[in-house]
Amino acid sequence: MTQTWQNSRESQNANWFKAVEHCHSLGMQLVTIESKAKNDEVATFINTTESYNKYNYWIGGSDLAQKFSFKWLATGKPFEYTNWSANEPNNANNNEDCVHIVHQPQLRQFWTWNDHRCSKELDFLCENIASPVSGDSSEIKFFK
Ligand SMILES: [Ca+2]
Ligand SMILES: [Ca+2]
Repeated sequence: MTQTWQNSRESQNANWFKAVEHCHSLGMQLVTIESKAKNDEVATFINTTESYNKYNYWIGGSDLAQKFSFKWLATGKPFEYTNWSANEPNNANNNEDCVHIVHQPQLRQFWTWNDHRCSKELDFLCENIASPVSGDSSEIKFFK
């Protein structure tokens, strides 16, 4: 499997919708994580290209369409593999529908997932549109 990772740094904190739009504007999409291998891949990518410890990235899943039915935007498929943080998703304040990946060792969260307010401005991860389907190559850009 050939992988071409790309680290493109731009000043781009964004809410989940803006992140979706920005990825699309590049011909890309918010990253889809359908396996532990992919989750590990994303973690490794961020670990090896980042030098600070603020790790909260929007990924391409939500339960916007149906509460507690999380699906991947890229494929329309429900989550099968999941890597939720403890006690997540909790839909806090009945207002958390968008998923991000978290690395906060001090809170014992190691590349796990949380549902968050979609309007929250976070970093995000885009990947090639072909990646989740073909599995042949991955190109990820991340924005903060
Ligand atoms: Ca929700
Ligand atoms: Ca939550």
